[in-house]
Amino acid sequence: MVRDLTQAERQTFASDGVALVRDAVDCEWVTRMMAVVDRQLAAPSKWSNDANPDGAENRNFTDRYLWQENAEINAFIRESGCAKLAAQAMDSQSARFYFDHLLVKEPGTASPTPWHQDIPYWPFMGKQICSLWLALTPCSVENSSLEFVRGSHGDGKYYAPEAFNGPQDDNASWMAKATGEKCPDIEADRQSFDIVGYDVEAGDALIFSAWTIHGARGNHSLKTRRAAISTRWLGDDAVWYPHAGTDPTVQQEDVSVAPGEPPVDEAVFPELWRA
Ligand SMILES: O=C(O)CCC(=O)C(=O)O
Repeated sequence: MVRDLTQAERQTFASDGVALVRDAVDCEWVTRMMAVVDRQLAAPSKWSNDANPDGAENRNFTDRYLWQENAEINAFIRESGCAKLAAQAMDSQSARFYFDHLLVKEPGTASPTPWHQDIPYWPFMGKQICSLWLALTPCSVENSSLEFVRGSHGDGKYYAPEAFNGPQDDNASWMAKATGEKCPDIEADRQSFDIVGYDVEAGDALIFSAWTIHGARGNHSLKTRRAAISTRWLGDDAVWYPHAGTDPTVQQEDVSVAPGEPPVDEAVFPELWRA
């Protein structure tokens, strides 16, 4: 079963910069991606980021850019229907894949995900760029589901990236070269922003623009892991925009596309859906 976005979901994405999509993929994918999470926690890739390796708590773990070697993630991005959902949200005739991102907060992980936009972390420019964050476990806003500043995708701001595990985060040293203004301290002044958060079940997705400010609290549950896989999608107007301080997983030497051009490089950014 590969569902379509409803008209209401498309309109919410356009106005709010985020849409909750219940039962976004078949539950088989949740089981398969949870198995991938277990394997990556045990044997992280070179792109992982682990705040407390092997720790019983305060383990804020991410791993990314696994799709080329990991057959399960490769199948997920091609067969789950995520590409179509992303394209429909972006109102794009096509969806190219950028990268996959596992995001795990083990029980008793206090650290929040800092408020940020995604676009400044990436070597792309364009409005039709989004993420599909698929919940692999149920989670409430209290226990680290995502929150968004509604409508912030339309503000025309480009905030400097923030390391998820704070300034001591060695795996994010590439961000030091980034430029851009600092994201406002939304947590300190929540009442000044139109914040919307979503309690989700496993298999629900949050699709959001790369320009929408978002963050998450810690996972205060002492029993339940919070896990998600975020997939990153490029629509019709996305262009390659390499510059200092962006994610080093894909750099100019890895691609055939020139700066300012659409990322039509099938090997690195495969087109996985077309209307
Ligand atoms: O899962 C999280 O805590 C953060 C997710 C996120 O920022 C993203 O997918 O862009």
